[in-house]
Amino acid sequence: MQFPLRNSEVDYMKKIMFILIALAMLTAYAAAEEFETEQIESVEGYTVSWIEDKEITDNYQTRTVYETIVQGETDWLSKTVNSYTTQLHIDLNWGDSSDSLRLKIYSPDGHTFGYYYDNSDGSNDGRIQFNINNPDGIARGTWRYEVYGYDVSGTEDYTI
Ligand SMILES: [Ca+2]
Ligand SMILES: [Ca+2]
Ligand SMILES: [Ca+2]
Repeated sequence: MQFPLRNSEVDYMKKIMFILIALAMLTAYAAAEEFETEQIESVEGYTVSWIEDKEITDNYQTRTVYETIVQGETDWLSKTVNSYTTQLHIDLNWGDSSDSLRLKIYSPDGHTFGYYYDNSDGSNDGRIQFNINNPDGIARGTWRYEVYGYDVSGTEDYTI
């Protein structure tokens, strides 16, 4: 290719540039889509599955902590996972759908899940119940639960 370029060569390069830019935009869009999906459905091997049926909770043996919360208060609770397991069951239950609590989970290996609200599980029932699953085993160590009084009148009591 010699300079100055002929018009046909300039047109050709413009077309190539246009295609490259279009490809770059498409790739960025695809990457953004994937990232967004992963934030909701899974994080590096972890998936969240919602539990809507209240009866199923009887099948889980989890340590239950009783706490109270007021508007704007944050409670930090934790659960220690010592042995290999592929599932962590989480059940925040305040039993009063007129009050609204918010939940976020921090894994020992640096992942976060949430924020979750009452209706995140598809049911506005004063309870947020789900499992965090990882077929390779969930991280061992201290899982931290951040419970926030999002819209609470008076004092709300709950278990988790
Ligand atoms: Ca409290
Ligand atoms: Ca309550
Ligand atoms: Ca709920």
